Formats: sequence, structure tokens, C-alpha cells
Amino acid sequence: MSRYLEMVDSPTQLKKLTPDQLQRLAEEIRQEMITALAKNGGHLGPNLGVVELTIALHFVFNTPKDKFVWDVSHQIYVHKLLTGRKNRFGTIRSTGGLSGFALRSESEHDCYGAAHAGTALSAALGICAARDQRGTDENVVAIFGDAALTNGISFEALNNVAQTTSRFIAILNDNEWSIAKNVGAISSYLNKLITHPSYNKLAGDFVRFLRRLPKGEVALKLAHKAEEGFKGALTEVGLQRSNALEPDGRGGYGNSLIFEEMGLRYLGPIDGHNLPLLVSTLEFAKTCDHPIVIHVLTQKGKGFEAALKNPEKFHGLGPYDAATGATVPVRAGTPPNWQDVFGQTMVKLCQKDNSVVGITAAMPTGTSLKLLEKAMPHRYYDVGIAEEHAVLFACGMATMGFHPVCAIYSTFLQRAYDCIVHDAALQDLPVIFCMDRAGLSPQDGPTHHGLFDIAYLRHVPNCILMAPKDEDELADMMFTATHERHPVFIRYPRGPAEGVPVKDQPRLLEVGKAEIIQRFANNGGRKVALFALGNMMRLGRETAAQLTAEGYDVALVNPRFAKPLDAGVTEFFGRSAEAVVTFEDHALVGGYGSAVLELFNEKRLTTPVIQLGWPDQFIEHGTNVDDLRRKYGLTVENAIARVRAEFVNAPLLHDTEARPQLLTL
Ligand SMILES: Cc1ncc(C[n+]2csc(CCOP(=O)(O)OP(=O)(O)O)c2C)c(N)n1
Repeated sequence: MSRYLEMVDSPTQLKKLTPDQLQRLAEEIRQEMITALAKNGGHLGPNLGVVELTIALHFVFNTPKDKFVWDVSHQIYVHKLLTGRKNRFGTIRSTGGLSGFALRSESEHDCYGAAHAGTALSAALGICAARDQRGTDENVVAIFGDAALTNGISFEALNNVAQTTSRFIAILNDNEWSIAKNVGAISSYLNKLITHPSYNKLAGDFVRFLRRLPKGEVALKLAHKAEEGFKGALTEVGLQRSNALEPDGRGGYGNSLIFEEMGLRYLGPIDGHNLPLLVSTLEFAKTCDHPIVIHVLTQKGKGFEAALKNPEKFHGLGPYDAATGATVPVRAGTPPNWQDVFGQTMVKLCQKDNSVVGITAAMPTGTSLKLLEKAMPHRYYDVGIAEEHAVLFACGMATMGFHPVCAIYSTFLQRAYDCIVHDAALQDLPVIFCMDRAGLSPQDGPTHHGLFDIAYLRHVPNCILMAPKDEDELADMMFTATHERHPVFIRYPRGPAEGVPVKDQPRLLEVGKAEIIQRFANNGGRKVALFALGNMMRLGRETAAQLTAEGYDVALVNPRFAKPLDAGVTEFFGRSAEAVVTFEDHALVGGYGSAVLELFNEKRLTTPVIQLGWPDQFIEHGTNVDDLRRKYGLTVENAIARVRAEFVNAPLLHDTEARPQLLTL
């Protein structure tokens, strides 16, 4: 580790450094992140962009007393390095290691956890309100990206600031990028602020503040450089932005500062890589008895050529070469990712059916809907980080005869729950929800695992909920969904699919019909029926093979539908088996296994049900899916052990004695 970073293990030590040393520290931190993250990857680009900003924040404020609330908090690595976690930094996002996000249980300097976008301004305002209630004097700083302004909650908070508190500091970290290029009117508006000198709001009280500071006595003698810095702020970063100003249609270029209209003083835009300027500006913000937003311009990936050239890829990535940024090519023979099969199928469906369109909430790459953008841009919508809006927008289109497909990760769709119930389901609209990352997002952890969607959808009337066992079935399910008149949800996981060929022409599936993969052999062995939902079919198959080898008589079912359940097939195997095992990549509470149990109760079946799935707790992050599945028993070994245990001391019953009411199928 390099010199200054070695010296600094807390914000207190950071405050002892001279301006030049702080600058050196910034360089060392960049290098540390580039090398340390190369092995496992992480959110490199956003963090390279906030090095100076984070140093300045810790130089001026005093956490944990003062509070930093980070939006998404994927840009918190520098903060981690400066708050006593540098020795564990190499463990970030791996099993037992540091979280990739802010985590209250990890450090007293992380006052608020996050990873879903748009939460910082509201949470910070709540902290301010509590401070004001208590009559204490903490500074509260919310740090949010330009893409957070595509999110409704951010505006709900801004709308509420002025009436709630007089001391609120918000830092808009504007790098023009969401994960992909930021979208929408707000993004164009921010560009206007940056490229038009008349919007520069550093003059006035801030400059007077700087001039009042006694020369030489300013914190670390930085401020005297600030005026100079502020003059350079536009030229260094702002003017690199290429877009010309667009007229506002009223003969001008618009002249209202949206933040000021909402009761926050606006300051900026300033160069977010100019440490002296940042320090002085934050010192000023500390003195403000008025809510303030500081517009800071940063470059995603600063200091690493490869990341600057490709901000989207380096937003978050796996292992890479620390010298060149090159990433490891996918091994030949690896099946396509589920998301890619989704994207390719979208293109095919849109080519054949004019009613189909694709909608993403700022995740064109993560969902692979960018394949549709490329092939048929007029059938593609990126609405920004706005899941609620995405669903309502889709509902509107559905009322006009369209089959909109919302490609939204399972975890992010949680945000749009009311829109699903109140708009899509209640009006019974044919919106299709393709829920990517349904299952684990291992390195991200509990904020990103998609383990709740069956539970939060299964009880909503009118909904159809499916999970494909492989990528060919995913295409069939998407095709089937475009023929439905109800809201349809399809859940599939992250990562490579099963490697089965995808037919040219997908086929229609019968809604609510399961697929029987293997029937009982009636060979005299103890009868066990396995129901393996979606991607758990692989586990189901292996379990079936091993149990069969041990002499059990095994049936294997691909349920396909978590709703409507195939009541006939489920009851048939429930009655004819001596034990049933349900496999799901989902929380056990309220999940697919629960649906089976509900049916068994309704039919008064007493066959024991062994449920494999995720326990009733938040599952931590880990290096990979296998580590976590092993820990929580989502394994073939555990399935077999539990089946064996079920039969210990259980007398062998002949079919006829045990199950007199066999149904025929
Ligand atoms: C509700 C929600 N939807 C989508 C995401 C995925 N996501 C993570 S970071 C990000 C972009 C953040 O951009 P910005 O806030 O501008 O920060 P930057 O990475 O540019 O610093 C998105 C869309 C998320 N975290 N939360």
C-alpha cells in the first residue's frame, strides 16, 4: 500500500494531511482501487469518479457524528478505505468480506444502508428532521448521482426539504451516466446548467464567503485556491460536454434553476476533481442556514483509461487486467446468459408481433434489452430509474392493445408493487414482466437477491407467474405471454442458462400446466415426488438420479407455473408419493412450496413436504451462488439427506394400503 494511504486509517488522520499530501492520497487511492478490484471486480468506474469528493467530505465533516447518506452507495469504496476498512478492502463483495454497499452493521461511518437508487435524499431529510427534533447540530450530507434524478422518490424528497429543515446539504454527483448514458429531460436540463455560463451560481454569497476567509487561516490553506478553481470549473469538466444548447421553444434557453424553485440554494457546477475548490465549497455549505444543493461534475472512471473509454462496462464488472482493463473472455462453450436469451427473444417477438414493445428502467445492458434497442429502436423505451413509472407506462400502453414487456430485475420490481396490484392486476391488463435476477445476485447481496417475487405476486388476483427450467422454455413462456390477456410474470436468474438449443419458433404453453419429466417406475421403491421450479430443475434432476440409484422410486415434475398451480398434477403426485420435495430459488415463506402446501391442505393430503429454498432471513453477499447454496442447504446432498431422514422409522407401506385414492392422469 502506498505512503499516504498507509498513514490514513480514519478521517482524523486524513485531516492532518497538507493539500499536496491530500492530492497524493487521491492518486494512491485510485491506484489501490484499480489494483485491488482487478481480482474480483466491483463498481470501479463510479468510485474512481468520487475520489476527491470523498476526501473533501471527510476533510470537512466529521463522521460518524456528521452523517453521509449515499444514494445507491455503490460509490462508497473510497469512504470505506478512509474509515478503517482498508485492510479488508481486498475482500469486498466476497464471502465473509466487506459489503459492496453501505451497511450499518459494518461501520459506524455508514449511517444508512442502500443499494436501490433514489433513497438518499428522503433518508437524509429524515435524519435532519430527527436532528432538529433532538436539537443537536450534526451536518447531514446526501450524495446522489444525476441518474437519481430520474427517480421519483428523489423529487418527493426535494419537494419536502424546505418545509422540513433549514440545514440540509445535498451533493449532486453529475457524471452524465446512469449505468448506461443517463436519459430524459432532467439529464438534458443538467447539461444545460453545465454548458451555459449564465447558470453558474458560484458567485454571490459563496464568493463573499471565500473573500471573508482570513488568508492563510482557512482550513489547510486550501481556500485561497478556490476562486481560481471555480473559474476553471467550467473549463476543466463542464465544457468537455459536447452538446450544444437547445432553445426552450420560448425564444430563450430557459432560466429557472429547478432546485431554487424548490427552495434549495443551488451552487455550481463545480469541478469535482478540484480538491481545494471542493473543500472550500463544503466549508461554505456547512455554514449555510438554508438547504443547499451543490452540483459537482465528475468523470466516471477518472484515472483509468479503459474505464474512461467505456464508462458503462466499468460501472460494475468482474475481474479485469489492472494494467489494460481487459476482461477475461467468456470460456468457449459457456451457455448464453439468461438475459441474452431474453433480449434475443424480444427482438424475434417484436419482429413478428407489432403489439410487443420493450421497456427498461435504466438497465438496458443488465437486462440485455439493448439488443432490442439496437435492432428496433422505435420499439424500445428506457424510462430511467423509474420502476413505478415503467409499470404504469406499460399499463397505459396495454389499454391500447399493446403487449408491453417490462424487463425489470426481481429486486427492483419490488418498488413498483402498488402499480402491479392497483394498475396491472386490478384492471387485468396484459403487461408482461420479465423478472431477471430472480434468485441470487451473490456479490451484491441482500439488496439485490431476487428472492421474494413469488411471495409478493402469488396472492394478487389475475396474475400468471411462471419460471422456465431452461432458456428454450423461457422463449416459450415469453411467446405464450404475448398471447395472454392477463398480467404475466416470468422469473429467471442471473448468469449462464442451461445450454439447451432454443427453437426457431417458440411454442405456446398451456397456462397452468406442469410438465412431467419422470414418472414413478412402480419398482417397489419408496415413492418420492420432486417438484423443481425454474432453474432448480438442475438440482431436481441430480437429486432424482441419486435417489433412484439408492433404490427410491422417483417422479420429477417441472411445475412451470407458480400461479396458477397445476392442481391436477400436484394432487396426483401428492397422493401417490410417500414424500414430496419442492425446490425453489426463492424464500420459503410464501413461495412455491407454500403454494403446494396450501393445495395439499385444501385436498386434505397429509403427504410430508420437504421444502428446499431460502430461509426467513436476509441472505448475505458471497463470492458465488454455490457458496451460499451450500451454506443454506440448497444442495442435492441436503435434499437427499432430508428424504432419507423422512423415511427413518417409517414403515414401508404398499401403494394400495398407503394411498387408496390414486387419481389417474
Ligand atoms: C431502484 C433501482 N433501479 C435500478 C438500479 C440499478 N442501478 C444501480 S446504479 C445505477 C445508476 C446510478 O447512476 P448515478 O446515480 O448517476 O450514479 P453513478 O454510477 O453515475 O455515479 C442503476 C440504474 C438500482 N440500484 N436501483
